[in-house]
Amino acid sequence: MTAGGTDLEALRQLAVELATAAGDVVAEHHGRAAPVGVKSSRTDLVTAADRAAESLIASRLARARPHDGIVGEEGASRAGSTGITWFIDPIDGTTNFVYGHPGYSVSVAAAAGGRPLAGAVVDPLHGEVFSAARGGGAVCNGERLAVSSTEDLGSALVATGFGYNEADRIHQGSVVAGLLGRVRDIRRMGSAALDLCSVACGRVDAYYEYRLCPWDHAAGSLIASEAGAVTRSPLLEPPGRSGAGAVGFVLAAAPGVAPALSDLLAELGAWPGGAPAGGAHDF
Ligand code: LIP
Repeated sequence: MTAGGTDLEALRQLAVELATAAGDVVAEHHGRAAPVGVKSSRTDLVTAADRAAESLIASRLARARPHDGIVGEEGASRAGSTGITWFIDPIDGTTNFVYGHPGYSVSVAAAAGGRPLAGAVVDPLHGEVFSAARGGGAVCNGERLAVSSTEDLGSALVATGFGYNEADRIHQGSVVAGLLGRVRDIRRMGSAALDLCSVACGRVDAYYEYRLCPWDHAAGSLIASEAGAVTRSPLLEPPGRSGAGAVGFVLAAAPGVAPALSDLLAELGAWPGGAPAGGAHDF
């Protein structure tokens, strides 16, 4: 598969290599990861492992693809000239990581024109390597992935997450309260990247979250889409740039429940300001 002359399979393999190497670094810190700072709020933590993992990925990218752009959660940033930008979340699920709780991952994706081309999500604790290239399907440890066949929203297991801002959390709590009686159950696992991979392999039937950053969902949204999910996500842009693309609403769902869930979330006001432009789409 190619896009604009770029070998997407080569990008997928590089994403797997980078995320796996960073996952090895993160795993060394499991159970002894004291926060070294906070970011958007007092509960938005960062550890030395976050920074070490991002530094490793950025330095290897500089050697492998020196003219691509980089956007990293912990500050890695480089303008590129190829039209390809890498979105890096060195530890997605940092709170779980700090508490020694399972449910954290390394997420690495290559994107162009605001849409992912290839990506990998590694769960170092469980030894799971999820990856996809656009048009090439999604795999976990080499096994092809497919979303669930659920067609009844009332039987759907739905994952979600909550932001670090108090006002957001209060609103997000009201939305999930409205959902609870209308679905099988809710799962809040703490890593958007793993939630999206859980949709891809049918461990949950759907996932939604509002106010994610691009590095949270860049790889996982593609993996879910390539596994057959209906997906909706904002354009991948560095936060802080004008426009709605930087931070927004993400949904990935089995086709049998996507329309009903999307309508119910709209009814519950899940995304203030209305549904993201473009509606449900694949990449
Ligand atoms: C996390 C997301 C998760 C969200 C958390 C947090 P981080 O990313 O993956 O879905 O609910 O609030 O944003 O901060 O661990 O990289």
